[in-house]
Amino acid sequence: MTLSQTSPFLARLDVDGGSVDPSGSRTQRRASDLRGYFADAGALERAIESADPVIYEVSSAPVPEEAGEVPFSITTVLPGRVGAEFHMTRGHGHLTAEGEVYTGLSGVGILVLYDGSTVRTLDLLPNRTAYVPPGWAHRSVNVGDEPLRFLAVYSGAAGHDYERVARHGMGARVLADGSGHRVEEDPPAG
Ligand code: M6P
Ligand code: ZN
Repeated sequence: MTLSQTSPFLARLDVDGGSVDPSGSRTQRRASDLRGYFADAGALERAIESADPVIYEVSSAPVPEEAGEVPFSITTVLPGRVGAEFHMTRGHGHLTAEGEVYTGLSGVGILVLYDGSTVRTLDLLPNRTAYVPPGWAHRSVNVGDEPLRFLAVYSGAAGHDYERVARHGMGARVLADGSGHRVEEDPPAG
């Protein structure tokens, strides 16, 4: 058995600050990083021109993305919309057949899961853990008025397959509907 180069450690989850301490990396994704992801490209360009807001950020524990390791991170999706579509992560599948768990920390969200033909949605809520089975692409959407924060725990071997979502989408989009939201089908083109 290969011993990890990582020492055992205890991490503090700063839910209000959206960070893991100690932290390995903190990544921000602004509107300008998300061209091509939202249905309303014109609304996205207007957002970029006005303030180029942060849509989401990820604070990761100092765990390497390597086989055997178990990286974890807090993701914060800021509240807001691009056109009718709620702020969301890019979404990705895994490069290997590995699952992931998401545990809600604060705010209200929807986790969209897509296996290439079927869409499933799960509520992302505090004290709820959503299970992402191997083979399902996943995207988190903030449908509330406050930051959506959740803890993600995944396999270090999983990798991130963004190509798949760029090509085929997530099968559905989460749109504002009155004071709530609705999930609209978004079948892959062609
Ligand atoms: C969660 C995990 C990460 C992922 C992040 C943002 O923290 O699933 O692996 O990177 O969300 O999602 P994305 O990479 O799809 O933008
Ligand atoms: Zn993942």
